[in-house]
Amino acid sequence: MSARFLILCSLILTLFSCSEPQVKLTSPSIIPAPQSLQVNPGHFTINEETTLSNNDDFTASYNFLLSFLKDATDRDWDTKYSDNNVIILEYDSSIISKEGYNIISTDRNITIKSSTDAGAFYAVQSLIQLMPADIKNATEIYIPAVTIKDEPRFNYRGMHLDVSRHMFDVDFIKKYIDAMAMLKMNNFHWHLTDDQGWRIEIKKYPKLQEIAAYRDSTLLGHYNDTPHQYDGKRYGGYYTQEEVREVIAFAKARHINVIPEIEMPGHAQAAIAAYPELGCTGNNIDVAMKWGVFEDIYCPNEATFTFLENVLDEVMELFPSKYIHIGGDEAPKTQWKTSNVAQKVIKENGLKDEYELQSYFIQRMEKYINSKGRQIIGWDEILEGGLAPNATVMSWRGVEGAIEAAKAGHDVIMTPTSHCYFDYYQSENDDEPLAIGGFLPLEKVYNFNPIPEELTAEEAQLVLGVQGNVWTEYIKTSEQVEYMVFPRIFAMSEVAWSPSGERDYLEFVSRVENFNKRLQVLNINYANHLYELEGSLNEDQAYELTTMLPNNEIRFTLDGTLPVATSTVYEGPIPFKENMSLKAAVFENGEQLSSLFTQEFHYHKGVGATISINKEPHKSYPGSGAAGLINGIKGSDSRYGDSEWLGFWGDDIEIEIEFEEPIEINEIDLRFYHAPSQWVYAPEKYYLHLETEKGIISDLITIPNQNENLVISNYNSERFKGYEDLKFSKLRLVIPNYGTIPDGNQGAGNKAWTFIDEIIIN
Ligand code: TNX
Repeated sequence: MSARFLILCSLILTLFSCSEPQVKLTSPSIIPAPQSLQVNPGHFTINEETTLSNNDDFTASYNFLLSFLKDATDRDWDTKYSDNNVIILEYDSSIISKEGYNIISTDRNITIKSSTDAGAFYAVQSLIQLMPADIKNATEIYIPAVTIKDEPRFNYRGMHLDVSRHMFDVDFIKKYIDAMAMLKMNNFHWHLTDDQGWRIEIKKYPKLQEIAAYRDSTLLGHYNDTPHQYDGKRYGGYYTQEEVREVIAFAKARHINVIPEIEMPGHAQAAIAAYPELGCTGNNIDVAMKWGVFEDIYCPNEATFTFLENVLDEVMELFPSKYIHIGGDEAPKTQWKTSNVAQKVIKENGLKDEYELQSYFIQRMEKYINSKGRQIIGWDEILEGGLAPNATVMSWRGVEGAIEAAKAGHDVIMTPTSHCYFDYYQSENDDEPLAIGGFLPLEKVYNFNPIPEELTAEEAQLVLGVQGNVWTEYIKTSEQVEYMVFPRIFAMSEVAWSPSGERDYLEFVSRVENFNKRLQVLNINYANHLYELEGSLNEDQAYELTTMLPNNEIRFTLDGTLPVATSTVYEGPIPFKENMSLKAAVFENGEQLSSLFTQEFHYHKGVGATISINKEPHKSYPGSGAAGLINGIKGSDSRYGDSEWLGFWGDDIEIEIEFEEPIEINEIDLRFYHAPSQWVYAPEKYYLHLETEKGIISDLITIPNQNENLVISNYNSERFKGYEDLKFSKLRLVIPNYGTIPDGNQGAGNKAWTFIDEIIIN
């Protein structure tokens, strides 16, 4: 046996055994998971002779697969018909779903069946995922023998991208669309206009290109860091109509519809900077240089309506989309309240207030858009003051907007911040790139249930689907867009496409891990937090550590030192009976595989007491329930939304803590999250009632206004001076919600959120 043969043998050992050639196939790992997939014995091999046959007119799918194969195999593909060693695209009228398909792969052929080009296209995407990730460098291309029957759960499967706050070049937009297509998503929501920049060329209004497309400077750091500082650099650009056409054609070839968003009446500062007559004040203003909500909104005068109609004419000429997104969110009414023009429109049209004026504005634009045969989508604020008759509502402030709209017979798209905002943090690690805030880990996206319980089966039919949103205030580069999107888009694609019902997160994670190889080949940047350690307190007051890493060996310390390969091996829940500083990591053969996990435990007098709250936390932010408020574990200082922070939207809350036996108290420390840019406000005051043997002591406590601190700790040691001899059996906290968010702030006019975490009793 020659040396060369031996080397070859060992090289291909992973695929064959030299004596007995046998293919080792990895099990199919498709994202989003198909409706049904059956693995059969055998495999198909793509070799030099394999042909591709488009038996029917599945042009887009055929062309897509042809160019993929040509590129992957570096050869021309013969398209003549043969009935062996062929990949066939075939019409099948029995497949009723407009986007459904079947794949049958055997030793002889691969047959794709569908009744539409879209279905065939999704089959092609699944087929590609059955091929080796690094297909260009693969020695042989095997495809396991399978039978797949598949169709989507929802018709609308969207991804959004904000190009106003930061802009990304056409090549990246195409890469984004390609990635969407790979995951069978079919609507690209292109957020083209906002306060910080107008990004679409409108020929009739050249100042949109000259002025509205550029800002003079950009906020540095986070909005919550005060005083605000700026980079002093001009920033901007726009997509020419030619580029827009190119993007739309690129998307169309991938069965993706592009929905343009032209914001109105709010988020319009860039346009007003270019054409001050569109605003109510007539003042010269700048394109916005920081984030947030701005009071300069379109004035409801005829000049504005003409402008918007002309803009939309050009937009509708470019975009074939049935839907045109008109924004409608976050439009402060401050200027309308004092504007003669706005007040005149209110009077002349018999409107009640500025909210009805917003509704009048949207309905008027809807009529125009409907007259051109198109339909509007708006953010859920378009419900306020009366919903435009044919509008589809994009529910973002929660699912409440969706419920209201569906009950009124409107179509809805689910995109609540709690589960769909990919601009939120995805890990609790301190070294994450700066993000707007919040906390939306992969698992939370994966477990998103887009059908609110409040809907009847009939109303649920109006839920068209789901969408992941990518707002780019803090996302400056395309690499960072990818980092924020991957892997959460996998979870979203699965919510959108795969059947509802029992989900197996661990199984999903194994497919995500598998996909990472594909992402590397595609040069897509992704976050990888799959194997981070997680911890939770169990009912016996012991702390349980878990990881999805197979063959894991967790090692930990409790004294604050870093765990090393020789630290204590975790063998079961760690009892929590005193202060501890836990640090843990997963090790393998002396090497640390996971990132470092840390958790501080504060054993205080409240731990183990009985607690109740008069309100359930909001479904999207349940933390670990009431018990989590006295479990000795503080939530994150930089991300609300983890398992410790409980969120309440607009509710006043009452918390009661009862001790097993009366205890002495010297201090109570309440922790509230305070992030006004995300509508989260610490209360201004709360009441503390303490039950003693001698009666109830009540106190009103005010929290000094601490503008931008994220976590407000409110210590109360002073309150207990003079009570040294007393014992307390019960404690009641009455915490009123902050109320309506005041004008000039992000979310003005909405109810504020209260986020509360550990109540530390010493
Ligand atoms: C709210 S979602 C906004 C955007 C921000 C985003 C940041 C929506 C309709 N409006 O203007 O970029 O929050 O998460």
